[in-house]
Parts: sequence; C-alpha cells; structure tokens
Amino acid sequence: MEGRLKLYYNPMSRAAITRWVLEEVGADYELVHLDFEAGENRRADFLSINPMGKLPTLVLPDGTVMTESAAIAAHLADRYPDAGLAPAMGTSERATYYRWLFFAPSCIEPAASEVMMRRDSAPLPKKSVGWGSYDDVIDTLESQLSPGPYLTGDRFTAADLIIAATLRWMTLFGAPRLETSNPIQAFIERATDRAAYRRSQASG
Ligand SMILES: N[C@@H](CCC(=O)N[C@@H](CS)C(=O)NCC(=O)O)C(=O)O
Repeated sequence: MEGRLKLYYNPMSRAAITRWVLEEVGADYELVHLDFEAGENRRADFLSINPMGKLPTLVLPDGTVMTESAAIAAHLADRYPDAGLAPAMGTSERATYYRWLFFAPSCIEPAASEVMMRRDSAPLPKKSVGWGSYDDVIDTLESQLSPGPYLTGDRFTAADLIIAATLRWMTLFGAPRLETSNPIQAFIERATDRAAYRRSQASG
C-alpha cells in the first residue's frame, strides 16, 4: 500500500490491538496519541473524524476512516496478504476465520460487559441475547482452543489476534474463569509470544 496510515491511539485502549495488527503486517503508520484524561477524544476535531469519540480510529492513506478493531484487523489482513493473517477467500478455513473474527465483538465483548459491569444483576435471558451467556462463551472458546494451537487450527490469523488481545484485557480486568483456564492462558501466551506483539508494546 502506498502512503502512511494514521492510527489515533492510546496505549490503554483497543488501539493497542490495532497497533499489533499494523506491526504484524509491516505497515507504514504513524501514531496520533489522544489523552483520555484531557478529553482529547471528545474534542470537535476528533469527533469530526469519528463521531463515536472512540479508539482505535484508523485513517487509510486515501482518507478513508476505519473504526471497530475487528473490522480494521480484517481489512489489514486482506490489504497485506503477504503477512498471512487471513485464509484464502472462499475456503472453509476462511469460513472458520470469519466465525471467530465476528465472535469477538458479537459474543465475547457483550458477555464480558454483562458479567463485569452488571455483577449484581440477574443474567440477561440466555435465549434472547446473542451471546447466550458468559459461561457458554467461555466454554465454547475453551473447546475450540483444545487442542489448538489456534482457533482455525495450526495457523495464526487476525481472528486469533483479536480474540487473544480481548481475552488478555479481560484477564487483566478480572473477568471470571479466565485466570484459571489453561487453554485460554496458553492461547494468550502463544499469541503474544510474537515479535510483532512485542514491537507493538514499545512506547511510541
Ligand atoms: N467497538 C469498538 C470499541 C472502541 C472502544 O470502546 N474504545 C474505547 C477504549 S478501549 C474508547 O475509545 N473509550 C474512550 C471513550 O469512549 O471516551 C472497537 O472494537 O474498536
């Protein structure tokens, strides 16, 4: 890809996940730090780029604005095919990859919000909410990761990156069951034991 990508960034946000993807694919990018405490993500100039005021926000070289960390990962995996983060279009491996890429924002994230932010509330009705229940989500991930090593099998993809990063954050924030889950912790360790992950952690 010609030209530089611009990532609006704060290391304590999901923009750190996008930075990891950018490192995986070897993109030429710049970081624009936004200070949450100072409210920089709620200022008019940034809201004119992303009205949600959220990070990550990625601006492509032609000015296209992307938000949503899983969508950004999917795009970058396609745009930089040599990085090998996405199975070939139309294959069964690609189908499995989509399944897990979408599972992160549609099941893992809301399930985590439900158990971590509504601790004293009764669970939402399993048959009505798209993620069923937190326990079902974690059971499903543990099953898919046993034996692993990755969600689609032997190969690390953008879906692994998104889910490993999400599970890592959830573990840090004390989400139930994760710290003692061998398949999940082994998966996080495997995924983060990558040079691109380490580069993405550098101050920048
Ligand atoms: N659905 C978005 C979520 C983005 C999001 O919630 N970002 C948080 C940080 S992790 C944020 O920017 N919070 C600042 C705010 O809303 O003021 C994604 O997956 O990228």
